Amino acid sequence: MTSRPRIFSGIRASGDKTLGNYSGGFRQYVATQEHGDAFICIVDLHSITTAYEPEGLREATLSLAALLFATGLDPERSTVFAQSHVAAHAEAAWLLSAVTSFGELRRMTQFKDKSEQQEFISAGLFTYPVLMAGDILLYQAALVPVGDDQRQHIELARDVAERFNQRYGDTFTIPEGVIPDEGARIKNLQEPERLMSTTAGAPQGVVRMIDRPDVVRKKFKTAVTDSGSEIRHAPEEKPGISNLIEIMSVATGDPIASIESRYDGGGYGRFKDDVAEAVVALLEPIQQRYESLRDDPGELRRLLTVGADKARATSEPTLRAMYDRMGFVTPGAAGSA
Ligand code: ATP
Ligand code: LTN
Repeated sequence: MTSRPRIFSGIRASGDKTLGNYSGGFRQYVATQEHGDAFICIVDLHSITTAYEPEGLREATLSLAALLFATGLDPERSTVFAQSHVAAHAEAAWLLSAVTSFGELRRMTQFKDKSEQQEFISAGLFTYPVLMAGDILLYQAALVPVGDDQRQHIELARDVAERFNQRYGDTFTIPEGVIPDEGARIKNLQEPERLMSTTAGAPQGVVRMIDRPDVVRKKFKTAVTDSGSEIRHAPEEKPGISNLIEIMSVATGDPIASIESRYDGGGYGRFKDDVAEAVVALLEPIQQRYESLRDDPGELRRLLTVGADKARATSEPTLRAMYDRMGFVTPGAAGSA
């Protein structure tokens, strides 16, 4: 029997999730459970690194759990849990901060971008990638499905793992990012030079996974297109249309080339309407499942508790090995030698 690879990914419990998150995140998480053991972590400890409301965080955590199950994560096969339920994550971050340099963290572009949007720049926003490295390394994950914006953070996690292994002895699997060929950088429909995100950019260009069909249709109708009328995937030259083609590909599973040839000479108007319908068809069943799951917070808490128990048992041996190799005294029972 071939062994199944260990897979880990994290997703922030903040704001509403977008079509970009679906494409780089949710879609990949579900696909990976076919060939590996997936640990999908709602990274609530990461959520407190930028301004937030405590009640909003509680709400966002449960809503995100509902959305993860609604997109097809199966609690029998995948481990879905909240980061704060497994103390090893906070501990690993502190230990790994000894093998991460200030200079490495200062180069992180997400820190540069996000700190510009904050009035109060928390120390946690700066050390965020260390917590993320710990998330991955604690599970000895081989594969980490993410969108393109996380490339630099994955690279850092690999560097930290290698440094730890060299300094303290072989402890961690070196993880690899899994970034889809298409749909790893979904752009804002109004500003196709900018990533689709709820934290920056024109809200009219951000399609949320829980947007109603009429809202989705309106956002696509007003999407910015490029000069000319050709439906061709050329991100540099035609960023607006290329983005819509990628969204169509993500929503239907059709390859880009077949979308191009199907709409050859068809004009922008009809294409935009068809992309909107494909996205509505993708989201509608997810939204139905989401609503029924969200109506039962007790069940969501139960599922997260089961996930946390499994995550705790899986990460514990690696955390113990980290303490031990770094030279900490192992606590023993009182009275033992
Ligand atoms: P925020 O917008 O709240 O700062 P985020 O959306 O980048 O955060 P997450 O919700 O944790 O953060 O992201 C979940 C996954 O979605 C990550 O793997 C991330 O790389 C991916 N992702 C985020 N935006 C996009 C996008 N526009 N296109 C493709 N993938 C994306
Ligand atoms: N940093 C990621 C979220 C994240 C993550 C992780 C992703 C936290 N820990 C571990 C993959 C693996 C983000 O900002 N989207």
